[in-house]
Amino acid sequence: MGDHGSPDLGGSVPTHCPYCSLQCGVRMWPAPPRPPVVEPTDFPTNRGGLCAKGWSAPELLDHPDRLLTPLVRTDPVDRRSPLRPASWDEALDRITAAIQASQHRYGPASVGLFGGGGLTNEKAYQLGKFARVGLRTPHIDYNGRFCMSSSATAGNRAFGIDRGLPFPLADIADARAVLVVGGNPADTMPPAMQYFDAGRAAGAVHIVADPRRTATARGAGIHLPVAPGADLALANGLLHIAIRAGYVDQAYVRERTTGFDAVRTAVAGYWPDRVERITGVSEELLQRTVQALATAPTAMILTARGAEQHSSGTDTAQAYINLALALGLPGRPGSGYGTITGQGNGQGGREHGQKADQLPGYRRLDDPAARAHVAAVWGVDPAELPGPGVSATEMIDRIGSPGGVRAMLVFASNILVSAPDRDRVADRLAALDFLAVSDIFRSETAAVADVVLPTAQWAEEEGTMTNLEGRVLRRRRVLPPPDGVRDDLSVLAALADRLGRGRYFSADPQTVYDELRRASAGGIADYAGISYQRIEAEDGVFWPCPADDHPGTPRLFTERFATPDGRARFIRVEHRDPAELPDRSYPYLLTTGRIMGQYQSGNQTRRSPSLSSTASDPKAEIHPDLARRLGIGTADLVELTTRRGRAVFRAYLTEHIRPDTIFVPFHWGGLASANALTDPTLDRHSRMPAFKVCAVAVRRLAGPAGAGRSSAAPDDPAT
Ligand SMILES: Nc1nc2c(c(=O)[nH]1)N[C@H]1C(S)=C(S)[C@@H](COP(=O)(O)OP(=O)(O)OC[C@H]3O[C@@H](n4cnc5c(=O)[nH]c(N)nc54)[C@H](O)[C@@H]3O)O[C@H]1N2
Ligand SMILES: Nc1nc2c(c(=O)[nH]1)N[C@H]1C(S)=C(S)[C@@H](COP(=O)(O)OP(=O)(O)OC[C@H]3O[C@@H](n4cnc5c(=O)[nH]c(N)nc54)[C@H](O)[C@@H]3O)O[C@H]1N2
Ligand code: SF4
Ligand SMILES: [Mo]
Repeated sequence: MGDHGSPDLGGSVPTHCPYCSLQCGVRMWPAPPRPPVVEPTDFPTNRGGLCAKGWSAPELLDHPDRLLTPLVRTDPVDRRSPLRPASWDEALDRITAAIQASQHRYGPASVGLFGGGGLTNEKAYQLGKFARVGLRTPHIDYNGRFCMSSSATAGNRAFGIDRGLPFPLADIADARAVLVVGGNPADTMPPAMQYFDAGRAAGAVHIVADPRRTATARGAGIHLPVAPGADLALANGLLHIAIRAGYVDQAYVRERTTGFDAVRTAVAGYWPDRVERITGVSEELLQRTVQALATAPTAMILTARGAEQHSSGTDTAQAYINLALALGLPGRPGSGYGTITGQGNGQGGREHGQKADQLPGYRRLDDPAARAHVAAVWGVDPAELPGPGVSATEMIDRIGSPGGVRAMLVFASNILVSAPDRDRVADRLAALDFLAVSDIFRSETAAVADVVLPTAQWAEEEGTMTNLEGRVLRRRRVLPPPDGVRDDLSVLAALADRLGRGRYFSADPQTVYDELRRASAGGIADYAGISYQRIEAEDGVFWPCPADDHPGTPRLFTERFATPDGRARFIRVEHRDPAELPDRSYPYLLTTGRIMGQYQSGNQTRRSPSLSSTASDPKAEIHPDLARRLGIGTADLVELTTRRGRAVFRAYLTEHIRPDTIFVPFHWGGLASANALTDPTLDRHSRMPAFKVCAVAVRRLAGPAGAGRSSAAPDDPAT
């Protein structure tokens, strides 16, 4: 229908919530009412729903903390000197001088870019191009490496394509059995629950695997209380049972896949009693899960960060794809495997070149044909394009070492809060010769930068986002940015200009987008046929969409997979223990994740008055049995210690967690930083850090009245 299903917008502009990958449709008014407000629209992902974060997003548009001018150090060579307001010319000149000095002395690769999955397609694309054409550096990566990289790698290996959900979100309502592994959409994407609820109302069985009995698990029929890091063993165990019970879809396996025999051999050793020992999930629950998935007329398996953010995250996602393939699910109506993408543009942000090894259209930087195509669109010699760089964690870890980055520009990520092993990150950022950060607010990372650039927010810019379904949609400008604030596209164009590369860079979103369409044409993520006009008229268009008259592709794999032979690939994977297991010094398992009322590093949502009334206190979830053994009472302050660092949280006693596991949210910096604790061990395929499991010690620090808030103020530099 277009325009988010509303024929009469009453002077309002349809756009989307800035936060998660659901990209709920909203409308806003360009003129007063002041302060700005949003109303949900009838967009296909939210159909009139909105979560607390979406409702509160306009509060940040005219927030008093908003950065309104660039900031620079009073003493340019002393990062401990205070930040002071500066003109755009001065700030951009400082960045340019730092880039030139570093590249002159250490070569082009000494400058690195760090991007984000919240950036529009236009900005993500331009950042990738700025690295390769503006700076000629291989060093670019982004926070999606912390988010979607494991499932993306698994999807590419099995299906030849990485589109989070290969079907529309609404198909979830048609599945008569759904297994969610390590996802808590009831808290992380509340409006999506309407599709789960509709499925259950129609008789579907839902199963949730999570060390916590989350809101999502409580709503489901079956909860599998899996040990952190044991999801691969769980999947192989389920497949073992399915094979022995004769549930394998033999015709599907024969006609649509390759490699099943090796997987069958591998899972033969995953006897239910062994799997019960590794996972903590009883044999009875394993049997019920297999039966539900295998006997339902339609079934889906969905993974999210709980399964994927591990040093074996790629293989774990692979194991669930193997299970889905054996049951013949991918490509069938109301069925399939999907990964639930996280950030607002987590999908588009991983397609157009801000990843170390990637060119637009999901092309590979090491593929000569891809280089030739993109170089021609960019008007440069393919030989000029640098090769692949290193992943986000490695780029940070190697700062200052030979071949590593010495000057870094960060757009749309707060790595001092969200990257693993915070103290190491702080140490490496301090070792940089130069750091620039573009943000809306002074984040923990911005607070340690040499130059800070204020940027426009969602409702102040034009562009496109690609949601969790692969649906490309329009972000619309409703208001102008405050005086003195620019957007990232104009910053990149201005920097390119100063570096003598200005002719390659436009600051106009539609010009950049039309170039992205040409650069993506013929690639896996083909946007060639998706114009701004079509997106608005059709409430979004699903990629791939190679031509103006192509309808777009809401459902993938109905006829063939995106592999050369059209078949999906089974890949043999084996359980490995997490890099860190509990021992005498660190006797428990720590896992981390999200709460409903905060978003990511919290740099935005911690500032929202309405959200902070409900979600301002960082809490560690602890089982009452464990708490009793450790003498911890409700609301006591507890100190968590791992091999990397310590952090302080308020104890929240709950029976909804395994007694051997502690959960903390990662939305805070300072004292309550989850990432002061986390393990930076990387997945060997995806380079994803092990955010979801490490060994931890816990002790009581003080009683409930013992201290005020345990979190630091939003812009306290973490030390
Ligand atoms: N409120 C809110 N919503 C968000 C976000 C936010 O920050 N706040 N962020 C957005 C983004 S970027 C993302 S990526 C998504 C993430 O969305 P989710 O994946 O739903 O969120 P998480 O809380 O990271 O992890 C989900 C669950 O994994 C469980 N878990 C932990 N370890 C394990 C394990 O080893 N195995 C299993 N099976 N489960 C485990 C946790 O207990 C948690 O309930 O949310 C998006 N939506
Ligand atoms: N322990 C632990 N750590 C985790 C995770 C976990 O589950 N556990 N999850 C990981 C995951 S899945 C993710 S996605 C990452 C997210 O971690 P971050 O990348 O740190 O996430 P955000 O807080 O969204 O950071 C985005 C920043 O960009 C700013 N911003 C917003 N829009 C724009 C824009 O258009 N331009 C610019 N220049 N800035 C903008 C925001 O104010 C904010 O400061 O965290 C990861 N870290
Ligand atoms: S579910 Fe996601 S997109 Fe929808 S309102 Fe909440 S944060 Fe925004
Ligand atoms: Mo994410």
